[in-house]
Amino acid sequence: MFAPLYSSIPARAQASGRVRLELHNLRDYASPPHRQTDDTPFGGGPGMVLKPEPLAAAINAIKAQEAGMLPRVIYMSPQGQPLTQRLAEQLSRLPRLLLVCGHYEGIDERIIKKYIDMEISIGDYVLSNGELGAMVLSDAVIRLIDGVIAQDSAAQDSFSTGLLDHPHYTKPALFEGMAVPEVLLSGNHRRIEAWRRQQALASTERKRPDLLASRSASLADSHKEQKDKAHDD
Ligand code: 4G3
Repeated sequence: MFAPLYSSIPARAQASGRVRLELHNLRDYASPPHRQTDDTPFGGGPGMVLKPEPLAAAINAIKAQEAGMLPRVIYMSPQGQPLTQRLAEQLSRLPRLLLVCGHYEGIDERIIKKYIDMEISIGDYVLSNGELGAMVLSDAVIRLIDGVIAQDSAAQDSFSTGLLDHPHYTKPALFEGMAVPEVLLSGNHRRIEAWRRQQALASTERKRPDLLASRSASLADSHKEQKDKAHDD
């Protein structure tokens, strides 16, 4: 199920030794002979709830694996704090994370109370399990860990800049009648940078005006920036 974390950038991060990923199966921490990990909810209602004893046993055992380095224990849930690039950056600076994944209707509330440091949501929708959320969080965090990708690459990501990305083009220069914008062929790096920034601002204003509002910038800024640059030239 966790295949995405064993390919591409996360795979290289692990091969380089900058990241170590471990998967733990809750059933391994449940008591024989039944090794039951879930049960029906007190008070009735649909679905199943993950039982507290196997979760506590798993969290305690995994915590104890690394002496003197307690992990930040994170529960993936729709009730959590929204995952943002800023939160991913903060988590990427922590030495150790333990991601807890719920199934069905979630986990026993007493585990959240005693064992969970923070609850994180990857968005306002419900998934069949927390593993998908854990993979999304892991990927977002791993690529921000020092040395995993080129520093300038991470810094220019959408959201790190507070803006959406600018358009990208590659060869051929003419594709199905559509030309690459002339400025990108000009070799003038100052003009290219100004164009990309203006495109990023215009795209953000059109597609995600909420990002600009929280950033207190606007398309007017880009026009001003363009004029300032022209004036400098
Ligand atoms: C807890 C996380 C976990 C309660 C998990 C369902 C969506 C997210 C689960 C619950 C999840 C999210 C498992 N679905 N938005 N499913 O981050 O009702």
